Amino acid sequence: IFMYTEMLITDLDLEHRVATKLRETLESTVRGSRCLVLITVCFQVICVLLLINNILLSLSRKNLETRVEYLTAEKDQLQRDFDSLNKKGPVCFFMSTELKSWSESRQYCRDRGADLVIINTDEKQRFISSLVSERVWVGLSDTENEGIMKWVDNSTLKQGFWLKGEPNNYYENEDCIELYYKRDQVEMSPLNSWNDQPCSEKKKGICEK
Ligand SMILES: [Ca+2]
Ligand SMILES: [Ca+2]
Repeated sequence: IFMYTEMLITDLDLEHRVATKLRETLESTVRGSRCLVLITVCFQVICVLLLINNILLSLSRKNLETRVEYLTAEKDQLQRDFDSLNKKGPVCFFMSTELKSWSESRQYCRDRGADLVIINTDEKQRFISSLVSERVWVGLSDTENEGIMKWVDNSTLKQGFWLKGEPNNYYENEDCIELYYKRDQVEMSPLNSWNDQPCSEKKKGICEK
């Protein structure tokens, strides 16, 4: 009986150890499976992020290519404008360095043997627009007779490059003309950038010699 009992205990112990081992193996397998699922999910997330990144890069590259094409075309057009202007004789344009009224800006130019710029062709308008990055006076006004625009050489305006709705002689107090072109605003065009303003407004002027 004693021997039989000892054998039974040994068998029970063996069964217990086998059961423990089986449970540990099962738990380890479950942990492994969870790990595998987690790795798969991480991998899928990384794939999605890479895909999004590739799409964004592709869009960004397309935008850059369009911008480069636009700037190249603009540069070629400006070179043609510059060559065309130079055919009519050497030209010199410069901007005043201080903010002044229209009359003071004109005087600034005259003190340097020049006058406020006269713009009478598309190429000159485009070229002057390419030089400026702020609102500037040009040599046009209707100070003498309201509605009759005259250049500083006393010639009458033939072709205007007005912003939409201008000149509006706002508050019946706008007689001097500024060029207002922002090239980063797509709705603005270098051929539509003039506005009448009160002559006392302070801004720089474009001189032509
Ligand atoms: Ca006016
Ligand atoms: Ca105006």
